[in-house]
Amino acid sequence: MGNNKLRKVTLCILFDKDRVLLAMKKRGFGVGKWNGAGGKLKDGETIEEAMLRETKEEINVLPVEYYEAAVIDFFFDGKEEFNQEMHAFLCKKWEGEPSESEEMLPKWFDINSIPFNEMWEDDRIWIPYVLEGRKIEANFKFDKSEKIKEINLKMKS
Ligand code: 6U4
Repeated sequence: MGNNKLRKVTLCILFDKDRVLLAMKKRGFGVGKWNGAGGKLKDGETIEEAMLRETKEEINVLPVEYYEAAVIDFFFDGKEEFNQEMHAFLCKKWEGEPSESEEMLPKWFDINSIPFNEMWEDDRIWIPYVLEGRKIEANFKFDKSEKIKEINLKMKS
């Protein structure tokens, strides 16, 4: 974890009492899956700056109160160019109303009906901890058909 060679990406999940805001990825990596808003860092940007920019660009919301809830390394067999270190933030206060962009279509889900079947396979493993207020560090290895073949997960708090 914290492997310097991995490209860094961000993720932001809005959390409002008993519901979470996810967004359908309309293009690019992870298309057709529900996920948080996020993406790659631009040159010179910090992780936090990238998270704020990507959230604004993708769902038109500016996070106000948030924290880094998970740092997760992903390794993809046969698609090493997509290996990445994801910094996932949980956001409990924001400015603006989530709305659709070219890249994502946002939607609220009750925390008891998160659509894990239409999400990355790792999400069902770590998102529940994060929604309980835990902080985690993990890495997931995927095989060629995007199925998980190895999991390491540590609770940080
Ligand atoms: P851009 O440059 O934004 O068009 P794009 O192909 O859309 O690139 P990228 O690389 O910006 O995608 O962002 C990938 C997003 O997908 C990040 O927010 C992290 C997220 N992501 C990738 N693998 C994931 C996984 N296994 N589980 C998960 N999120 C993942 O929950």
